[in-house]
Parts: sequence; structure tokens; C-alpha cells
Amino acid sequence: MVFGQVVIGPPGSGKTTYCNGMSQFLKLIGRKVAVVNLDPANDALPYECAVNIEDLVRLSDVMLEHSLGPNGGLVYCMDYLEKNIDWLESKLKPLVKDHYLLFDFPGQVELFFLHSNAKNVIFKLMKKMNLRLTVVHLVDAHLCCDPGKYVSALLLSLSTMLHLELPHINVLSKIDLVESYGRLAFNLDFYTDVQDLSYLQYHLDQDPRERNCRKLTKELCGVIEDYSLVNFTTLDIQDKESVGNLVKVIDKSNGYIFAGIEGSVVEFSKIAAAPLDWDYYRTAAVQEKYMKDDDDD
Ligand SMILES: Nc1nc2c(ncn2[C@@H]2O[C@H](COP(=O)(O)OP(=O)(O)OP(=O)(O)O)[C@@H](O)[C@H]2O)c(=O)[nH]1
Ligand SMILES: [Mg+2]
Repeated sequence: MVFGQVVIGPPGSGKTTYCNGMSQFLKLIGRKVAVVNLDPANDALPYECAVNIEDLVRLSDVMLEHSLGPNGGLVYCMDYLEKNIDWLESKLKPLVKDHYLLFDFPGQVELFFLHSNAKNVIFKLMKKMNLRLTVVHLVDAHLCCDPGKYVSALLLSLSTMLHLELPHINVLSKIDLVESYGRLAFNLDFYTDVQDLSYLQYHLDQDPRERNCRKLTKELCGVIEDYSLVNFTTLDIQDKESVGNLVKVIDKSNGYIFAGIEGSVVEFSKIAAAPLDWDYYRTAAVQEKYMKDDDDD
């Protein structure tokens, strides 16, 4: 079984920086990591990538050859990748034996709530290579500073979750910068827990741009609350504790914490129910198994 993350989010939300920071963190805690760049517009990569979509298709070539703009070009590149999934599979084959995978995707959000090409690529890989992937959806925390933008971040997160149908973690990225944009209208918990959006209404009413669409915004907030699916974890990629907390949440969602455990349902539920130290349990379970094997010998 191979575990990994599909890293998505709007342009500039921090995906490439995240893949770089996350791969460094995971290496520090002893995992073999491979970063796969699937963004054909990623010019300067800060990480050493194991597979690069640019070896298959280049955005600049596509734009020139088919007279497309950057957005149409990216959709074309994802279609091209889907058609040539064998290329990606052959590149991943030597890695899946023992690597943890990080997929760095483009920032074109419509690829993940509208088009099916990126979803098909992910699902084909999961099926053929027995991958266990969690979507990590990064949203810039500065959107919390504006109630209207926050509602659109919630809608984007919800539609992406519904479209991709995968284990999914929404993350408010660059949380270290949030205070520099001024005081938030509510405590951070309000934005991460998404408990009662009716409190936003007062602040939306203060914004003259929002007056004409009060009813629409109220209904949209109702939709988000009715689904009750969206919440956020926060992240400062430079803070080890922040990255570590996110890793715990991701490991729980893609099943990594269960990987070394062949034990009973009770063992599984003990880990799933509590905020435990995953590496301790994983290591302890593996050690226990080896000690038992030694005793048997
Ligand atoms: N302060 C702070 N800056 C960050 C953090 N994460 C990313 N950044 C900065 O945000 C900017 C954009 O980061 P990228 O990693 O290029 O974002 P991206 O989502 O890959 O962008 P596209 O690929 O263009 O969609 C860079 O200047 C990063 O240094 C963070 O946690 N804190
Ligand atoms: Mg990027």
C-alpha cells in the first residue's frame, strides 16, 4: 500500500512551498518521499522532483501550438496527461515500492470542481497502483479577513470536496501572516470550525458591495451549513509544530496510521478515536510484531 497527498488550491495558496516543506518534514521523521510535479506551469521548482510533467508536456508549447491562453492550455495539459496516464504510471512504478508521494497540482481551481481530467488521473493511479491519497486543499488564510471572500473560500472547498470524493483536508495556509492583515472579526476558531455562519451576516451587511446580494449570500451559507462538511486546519509551513499537527490529521485520513497494524478492530478504533501520537503507535505495533516473530523463531 502506498500513501500520499494530492496538493491543490487556488493560485499562490502555497502548494509548491508546501510540497517542499512537507517533503523535508517527512524526511526528518524517517519517511522516503517523492514529490511529483503535475503543474506544467511550475517554472522554478524549490524541491527535487522525482517526476515532472514538463517531461511529457510543456504549457508554453501547448499555448503556442494550439493558440490557447494559460487557462485553456492547462486544461489541455491535464487532458493530455489523462490520455498518457501510462507515462505517469511507468515513472511512478519504481517509486511506489517504498516512497510516500506528494503530488503538486496546478492552481486552476476549475480543474478540481468542474473538469474531470485531474480527477480521472488521480482515480486511475489509485486503482492501478493501490495508492491511498488524501487531498490537501490549501486556501490562503488572508481570505478570512473579508467575509465575502471567506464565503467564496467555503464554497470552493465544498464544491471541490463534492467533486473529488476523496479523503479531504482543507487548510488555511500562511496562517503566520493573518495578523498582519488587521484584526479578524471573530476568533480564529470561528473560521476553522465553520459552526454558525449567521454571525457573518452582520459583517457582510457592513460591506456596500454585499447589500444587493444579501439573500443570495444567506442562502449560500445555508447550503454550506446543510452539508456540514467543510472545516479547516491551519498551517504555517515554516513552523514544525504546525506541519506536524497537519501530518497527524492527514495520516489519520489516508490510513497511514493503520499501515503497520494488523491487529484487531479494537486497536484500530483506539487510534481512530483519540488524538494519539501516531508514530509511537505505528512504531510500537511494528515492534510488537517483530518481537512476537522473534519469540516464535
Ligand atoms: N508567510 C508564508 N508564506 C508562504 C507560506 N506558504 C507559501 N508562502 C509564500 O506564498 C507564495 C506562493 O507560494 P507558492 O508555493 O508558489 O504557491 P502555489 O500555490 O504553488 O502557486 P501556483 O503554483 O502559482 O498556483 C510564495 O512567495 C511563498 O513563499 C506560509 O506558510 N507562510
Ligand atoms: Mg506551484
